[in-house]
Amino acid sequence: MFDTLTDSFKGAIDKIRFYDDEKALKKALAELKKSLLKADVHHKVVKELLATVEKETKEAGIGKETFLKSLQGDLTRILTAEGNQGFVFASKPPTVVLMIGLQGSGKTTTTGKLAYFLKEQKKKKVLIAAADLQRLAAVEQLRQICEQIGVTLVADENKTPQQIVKEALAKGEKELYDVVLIDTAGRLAIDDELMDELASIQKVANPDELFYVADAMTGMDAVRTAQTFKEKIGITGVVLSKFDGDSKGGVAMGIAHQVGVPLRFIGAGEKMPDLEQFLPDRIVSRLMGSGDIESLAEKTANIIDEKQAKQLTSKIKKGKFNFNDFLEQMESMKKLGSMKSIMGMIPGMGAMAKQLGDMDLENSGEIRQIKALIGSMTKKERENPDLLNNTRKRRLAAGAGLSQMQVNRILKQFKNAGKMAKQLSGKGGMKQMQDMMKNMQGGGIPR
Ligand SMILES: Nc1nc2c(ncn2[C@@H]2O[C@H](COP(=O)(O)OP(=O)(O)O)[C@@H](O)[C@H]2O)c(=O)[nH]1
Ligand SMILES: [Mg+2]
Repeated sequence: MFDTLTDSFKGAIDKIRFYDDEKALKKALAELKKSLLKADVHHKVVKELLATVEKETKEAGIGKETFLKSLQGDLTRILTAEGNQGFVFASKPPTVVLMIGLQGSGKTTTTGKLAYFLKEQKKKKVLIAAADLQRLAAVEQLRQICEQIGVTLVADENKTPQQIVKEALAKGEKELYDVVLIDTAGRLAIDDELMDELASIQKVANPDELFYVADAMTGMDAVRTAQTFKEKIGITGVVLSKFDGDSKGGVAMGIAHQVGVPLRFIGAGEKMPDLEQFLPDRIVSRLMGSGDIESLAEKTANIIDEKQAKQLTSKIKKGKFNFNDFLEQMESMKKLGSMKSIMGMIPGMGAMAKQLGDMDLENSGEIRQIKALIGSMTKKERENPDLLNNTRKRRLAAGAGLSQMQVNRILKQFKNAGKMAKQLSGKGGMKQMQDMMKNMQGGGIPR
């Protein structure tokens, strides 16, 4: 997610080699400056960050450790703004969230993603209100999203947004929903009409949170419009959408500091699982190349059934990982979101994530091919991959409508999946992986 920035931090960190070497510090700072600016981090933010790091490192005695420690602290400070972090539930449910922003910024998609996150990861009961009644298509879009993620929608094209909000709140309270998300209409640009409508909805909704959804691809405009919404309506959080289209990532670095409101979530893809909490200390650890094991563990824990995982582990250890397991694994992977975002959380895997690109686990032709291939297998073949000799492979290729080459490629993938699974399934599973990662980091960040 922050590939470019992570790379440049590594570059700068490597420049510091000797203790008490002012020249090395200057070089590292210059390197950092260059790359932060290249990543589109606002120049004021860069200047402030570097000045503090320089001062603190000198005071503590120049060295790699002191430099890293200072950089880590200051990055965390810059990424943090006063207010809630992640998703915070109101003391009295339902927690009401008003989603606002310009047209096309990603409000409706983000509303769906947030509902999915709350439902799947936090196990909450979520209600969505369609308060964007500007266009009929908007309600239909939300309807499709809600159907896909299995979340209830309050919508009625013949009512006003205010009426819908009132209805949703009453339903939320009566039927004991944990969260009510309200999707609103946007405009192409900020105008009085939009602000008046939002103010009037806000009055009716009396929300716990106002999330401003900003399009990361608009760069500094995202910061400026967020500032305006903060002044005119008051916002409690920013969500950056379309982060996958902004490879530089600098906006995310500066926005909390510049707007004075915490960045709460980042959307990086069009699919429902493509939303991540923005928790400053975790992000910093990822930026400094130590990955974000906590987020990864959280994400996987809720999706992979523990009992199932244990059974699988024992199978893998006995070398009995078969095609049925492979299919099952792929199904759970689908729920995790894009490969890229998962890989980015694993220390040292950032670079590999880039090469992998965005494997579309849901719709890719590749998944269809794999399924077709496994579908053509006999029960015995599925359970025992070793049976697949050349004659059988030819039969499968014909049956699945694939070429020999495609079949061989898929079988190789299957083998690799088995190998990787074996590595990850040693004693203690996740714990061992975490330890392994820690060792891989080498040196690491002083804590
Ligand atoms: N690539 C990508 N596209 C996104 C993301 N979020 C939203 N979109 C797309 O942006 C377009 C506008 O989104 P929508 O939610 O309808 O915006 P709204 O007008 O603010 O409600 C849609 O085509 C979405 O699929 C994201 O994180 N990544
Ligand atoms: Mg919309």
